[in-house]
Amino acid sequence: MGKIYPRICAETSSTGDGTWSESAKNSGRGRETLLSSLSPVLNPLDAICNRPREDAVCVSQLKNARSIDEGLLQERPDVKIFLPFRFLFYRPEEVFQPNTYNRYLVAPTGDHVISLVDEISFTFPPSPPLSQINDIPPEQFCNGDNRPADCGANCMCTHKVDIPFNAIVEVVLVDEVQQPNLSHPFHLHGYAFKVIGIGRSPDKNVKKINLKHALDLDRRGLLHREFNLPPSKDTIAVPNNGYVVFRFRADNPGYWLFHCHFLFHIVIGMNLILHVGTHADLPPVPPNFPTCGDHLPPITPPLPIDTFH
Ligand SMILES: [Cu+2]
Repeated sequence: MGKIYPRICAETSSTGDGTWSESAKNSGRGRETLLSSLSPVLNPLDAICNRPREDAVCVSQLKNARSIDEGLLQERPDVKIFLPFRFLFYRPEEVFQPNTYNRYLVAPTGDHVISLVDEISFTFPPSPPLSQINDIPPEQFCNGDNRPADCGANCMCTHKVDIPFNAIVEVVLVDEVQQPNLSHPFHLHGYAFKVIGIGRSPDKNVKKINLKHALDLDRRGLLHREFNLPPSKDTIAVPNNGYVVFRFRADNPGYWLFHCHFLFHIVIGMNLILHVGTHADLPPVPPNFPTCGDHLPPITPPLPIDTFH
């Protein structure tokens, strides 16, 4: 691998503040010459990752220094999980509905926003599932295939996807947020996954990628995948209006949080749990292991006003 100096923003190096375009003008050298003399950018914002290029390297184009579990390179993984993610904007009257206490982020634009992954906004369970699964009502959990009845547009639950132990898993993240130059950095606990593909729709007529279109691209073999020594990562930036494909062998049992690493996106639900294996695959909970749970004090009606006199 040659030298790579990551830069935050590819556009900065090409449009810049005038520093080197001025020098290009003065030196009489072409812009291309200067571009090629610069070190390549890692993670280009244009997400053109399906061909080698001189000016940039995508994470999916890096080569793993270690050998790869051959099972990860089979054409069809055992489990394929498509995870579109987006924002949901509340209307003011929805925020202040009686008998609701919705949490949301107030964006700099003034929007009141939550996040959905596969149309579900994650809420944390009342107790840790690893050590107190029996203290959590089963209906607390849900996923895209098992949504709670009457779950509205702001569907909230502990989003959990069950994965058989030792399965080859492929995850396809699809950015439906589509905020220019914002790449959501998704992080998986418990694993180093292999980055197989990064890109945008090759269909120039499609202005905005979504789950339906990503599924269609996948059916037509148009989600770009690289199987030559894919690199190991535990966090990957999903290009806006694009997708990421990664794989791992589910050989580490447990409840693993998978989430966008922007802290303010974690608190508005841009998370889910990948539940690998069963409790039979886990060591027993130690005796007298501390427990915890929600504190739910009794709710009493307001006292009559003359109580305070
Ligand atoms: Cu995010």
